[in-house]
Amino acid sequence: MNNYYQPQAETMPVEDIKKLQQEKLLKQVKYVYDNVKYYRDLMDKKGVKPEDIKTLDDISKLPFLSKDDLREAYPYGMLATDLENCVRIQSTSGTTGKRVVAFYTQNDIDMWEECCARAIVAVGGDKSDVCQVCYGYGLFTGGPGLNGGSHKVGCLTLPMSSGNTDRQIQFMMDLNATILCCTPSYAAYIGETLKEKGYKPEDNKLKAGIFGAEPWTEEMRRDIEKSLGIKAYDIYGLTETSGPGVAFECQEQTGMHINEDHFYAEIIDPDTGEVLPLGSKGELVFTALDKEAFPLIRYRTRDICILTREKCSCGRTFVKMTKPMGRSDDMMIIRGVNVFPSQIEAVLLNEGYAPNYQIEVDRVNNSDTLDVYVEMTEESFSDTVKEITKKEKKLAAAIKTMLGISPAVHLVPAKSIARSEGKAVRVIDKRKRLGINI
Ligand code: DLL
Repeated sequence: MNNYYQPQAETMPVEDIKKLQQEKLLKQVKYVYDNVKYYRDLMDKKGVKPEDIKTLDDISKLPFLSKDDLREAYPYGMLATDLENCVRIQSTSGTTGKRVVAFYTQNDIDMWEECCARAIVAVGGDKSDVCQVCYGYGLFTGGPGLNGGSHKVGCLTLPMSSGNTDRQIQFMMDLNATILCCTPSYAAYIGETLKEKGYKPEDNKLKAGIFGAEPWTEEMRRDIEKSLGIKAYDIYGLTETSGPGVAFECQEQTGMHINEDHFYAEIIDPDTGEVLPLGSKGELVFTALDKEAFPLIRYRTRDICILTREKCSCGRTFVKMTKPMGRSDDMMIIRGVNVFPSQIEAVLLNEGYAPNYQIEVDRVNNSDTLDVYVEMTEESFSDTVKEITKKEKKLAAAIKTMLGISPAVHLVPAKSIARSEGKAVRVIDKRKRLGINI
């Protein structure tokens, strides 16, 4: 199985990749400087001009971009082309107010979908396949990205979106789906449900799954492979860079090849910003080399991983990233949704509670749970159980509106949440016991 969607790019000698990246970088830096005031101001502040960037290594002279920058520039501040050249927006999950909104020209969409097509072909996909996409469709990039990639490959695409597991299973069995695209936790859940319904792994026609958008372990991979009777592959990406497909796994299943003809990857020390050599563990930073509408230069993903460039048996020459091993900020991914503790805190304050709370996240039967413990004020403590339950429901609804996922809210007596002398312990992520670092 040595199939490539774009063999010339995917197997290019490393020196040629570097040459191509350098050419593109020089052009892109000038393009962004000329068209994005927000980034031009950052460059001017750092005293660096496009002419100062002559080689790939010079990239370290350029300023970083962070999620905060993108939020500050919301909605149009990072746009590098006229709105009339844009054909789509997508947006990050789980944030209200100042979301990150990414714009795409048709060329940007084509590039993104080609990256997803590469991922599908790398797992053995071709036009004889039936590709069931059960990532969410809409503002989230998972559904649209894999859907577009599946079309490019020529698979029969089942645009299922997420949820309604009975219907997913019915279509999977009746229409003989061969490739499944969803989050790893949903894949595990589908596997369990199939078993409950009395199906054996060999009863379905699936051969491969493309799973990402959240961290998962090798153990989970083995479980999914066993329960669905497939090979399970990882896929990585983020809304800011385009969506899924920035990096994807090949048959070796030993990390994800980064589509280096479109994205230049660096690993930095998250504390100092210093660029680290290949093989070091640090924060992944991306520069998009081709994007027209929503360009990104030195975007700090906050994902911690390692890059390696060992020869791969699949023949691809693109550098590989390990699975993300954690984050350099406090973002959590709960049921595929990006959640910051500060969002929950904002809701509590808005609803008249003091910021004394603790968030507990766990994974039970392959599904993430979110419990929020909130201290009542002295006055509200004497309320009846019925009143407390009503308040818990109201708070849970407000948090759901903010995050898009439902928590279980528990109002607890005032001063019952342990106070800390240093940083307050806001989050207890019990998924760590499963080896999942989110
Ligand atoms: O999760 C895009 C995506 C959709 C990727 C479908 C793969 C499949 P965001 O919602 O912007 O985009 O979240 C991006 O999710 O910075 C990582 O922390 C995390 N993430 C994405 N893929 C993986 C993965 C989509 N394979 C954030 N393993 C990223 C671990 C992942 N974490």
